[in-house]
Amino acid sequence: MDDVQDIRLFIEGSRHLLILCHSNADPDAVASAYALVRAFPCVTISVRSDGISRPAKTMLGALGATLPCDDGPYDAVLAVDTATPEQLGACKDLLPPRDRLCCVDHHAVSILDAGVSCRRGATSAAEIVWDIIGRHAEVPVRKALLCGILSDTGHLRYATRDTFAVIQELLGDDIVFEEIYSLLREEIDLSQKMALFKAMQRMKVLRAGDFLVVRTAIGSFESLVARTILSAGADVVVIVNEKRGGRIIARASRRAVEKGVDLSRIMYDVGLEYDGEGGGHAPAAGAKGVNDFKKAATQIIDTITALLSG
Ligand SMILES: [Mn+2]
Repeated sequence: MDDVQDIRLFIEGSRHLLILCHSNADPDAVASAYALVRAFPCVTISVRSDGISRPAKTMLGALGATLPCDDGPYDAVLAVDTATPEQLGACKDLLPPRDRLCCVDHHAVSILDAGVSCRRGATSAAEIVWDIIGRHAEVPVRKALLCGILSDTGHLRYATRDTFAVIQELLGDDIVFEEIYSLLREEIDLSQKMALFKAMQRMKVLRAGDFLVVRTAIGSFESLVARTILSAGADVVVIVNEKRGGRIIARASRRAVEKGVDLSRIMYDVGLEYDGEGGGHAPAAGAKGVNDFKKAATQIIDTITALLSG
């Protein structure tokens, strides 16, 4: 337990502590930061990350929780749920020399060079933070940590006996476990549902070898539509937004990317060819400002089906 005591002393000894979460911070990172903020009310703490994930935002909203973030200077930095400097994204520049850096992490390979650290092979950072804050906290903090555990264990699929022991402590006698799932679930409103079903009615499903490629069109909520169609089993989905100046987005499954589909490349080429611009990442990319979005979308589909049929 000595490492836990070291972390506490490090936090209490700082005047303005900056907690850094990895980029696109997930519920585990955000819950860990939130719990630390609440557990040390006498220390001025700010929390930063290069973006925050959708489930983490949903969780904070459902808990009515906010994370404090004031400008520096910070005299100490605590990195949580972060294994390498690269995982901090743009916040990498905020890393101090090792004597002013402290690290709380649960990843198997964790190489941040910190003067003080607490690294264990737990299933989530939240479980380590629970130790650091003395295994005692108000209901919203315990709910957040439970969200962190759910999120990092694939909704308990990868939970171990140790995970369940911590869950039992976190629940206490005042939290209903089922409620934790609802904190991570995004509510879909009526207009989103309408967009979803409209897009589904317009779907064209193409088979390319063992893969399914779906093309559809919708005026809003493209990413919700894309996620839903992928989770229904499509390997690639291409969505045309005819309203917004010919915007086209596409998403691909891991299987399709492994087969050679690089949507960022495809969108870049199409953007260039049709006087617009395109790019993104291999599994998620888009193009906008193209002069003939119908032709451009057809070309995108043709390129993808050719790659998947090969
Ligand atoms: Mn984690």
